[in-house]
Amino acid sequence: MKKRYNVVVVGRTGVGKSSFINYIYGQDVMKTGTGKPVTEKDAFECIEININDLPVRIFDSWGLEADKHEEWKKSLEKEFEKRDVTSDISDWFHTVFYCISAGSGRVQDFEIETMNEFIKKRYKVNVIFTKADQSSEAEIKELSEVIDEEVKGEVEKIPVCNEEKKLMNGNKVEQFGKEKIIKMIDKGFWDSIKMRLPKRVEQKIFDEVDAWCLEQKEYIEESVNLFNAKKMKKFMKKKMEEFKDETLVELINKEIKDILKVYNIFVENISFEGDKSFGEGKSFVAVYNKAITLEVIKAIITVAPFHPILFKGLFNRLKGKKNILKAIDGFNKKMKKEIQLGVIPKISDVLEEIKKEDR
Ligand SMILES: Nc1nc2c(ncn2[C@@H]2O[C@H](COP(=O)(O)OP(=O)(O)OP(=O)(O)O)[C@@H](O)[C@H]2O)c(=O)[nH]1
Ligand SMILES: [Mg+2]
Repeated sequence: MKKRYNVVVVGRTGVGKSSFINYIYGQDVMKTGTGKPVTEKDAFECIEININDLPVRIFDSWGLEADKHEEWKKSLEKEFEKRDVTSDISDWFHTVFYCISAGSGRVQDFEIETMNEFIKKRYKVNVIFTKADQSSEAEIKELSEVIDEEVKGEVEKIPVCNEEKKLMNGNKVEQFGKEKIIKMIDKGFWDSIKMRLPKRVEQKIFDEVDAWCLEQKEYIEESVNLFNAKKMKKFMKKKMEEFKDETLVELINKEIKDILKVYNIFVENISFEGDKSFGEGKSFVAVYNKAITLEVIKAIITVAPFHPILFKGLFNRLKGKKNILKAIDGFNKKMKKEIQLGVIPKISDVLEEIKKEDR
């Protein structure tokens, strides 16, 4: 399947998700309507469209109904899980468009909670105020303020009118908002790398840490009869050094490069309206190669989790095998925490640097 930038449209039933997709697509491809929920549960139908030559896929979703919060959340979670950071990049939901009806003038606590959960899972979230034609500027401003206050993250908000309407008095309401949406889609895919790549690297490192710890535990189990605390300590230290200097450096380098390569496929096609920060004909990978040497990656991961003190603290108190096994679990936890706090934010910084390189 062709690699595409995937956007998923979510929100309450009847807010105009399917209408929004039709508006962006320029044709009525999704079923819409009033009265009762329209888009079916678990369907996640999509349209494919090129936006300024960027190949995009936009997914429709089942709308949240009153009293069905838990069911709705589960249905979304099921699909989002299939498309999380560990899956192939072209299967990810890169960005979430959360639709709120500006006409209703309300945003529910549950919706705020859901948006915050998406952000916590490192999705780029944008808010679309649908039915903005039925709302005043002041109402939209008020809604925006609620979101700014309660949603923890940088959220773009765009008012749209999905449908042209003839009013009783003969006046016509035109559609609006599409241009801004297109700009947002254009820009969004880089934002989504910045948000999601560190999470993917984190996931991969965690898997690596788990595998490493398991391996050490197996080794300790097997060498129970030869157990010698001093030797064991020395041996483990050496292994940790290797783990740090080779495995992790390689892993981070590979992940960043692989993902930038995928995005490169997009970039080759894109004119980059409104965002020329990469310069003409420049590729992410080329810029990356210039900016990110192995030394930089090593510097990124030279952080506390591998600090000898951490290691010492864990192993000094150890006598028997059982305690050593326990200590490895403790080490696993500490290391992950340090990676989360020390390594992952630095990867975000590096991505920011890559983008700034040629400004
Ligand atoms: N005035 C106005 N009406 C809109 C707009 N967008 C959608 N509608 C109307 O709102 C109703 C619901 O739209 P849908 O697109 O079916 O809503 P949905 O969010 O997909 O609903 P579910 O599939 O049930 O989750 C339809 O009757 C649309 O005509 C808009 O921007 N302005
Ligand atoms: Mg629908």
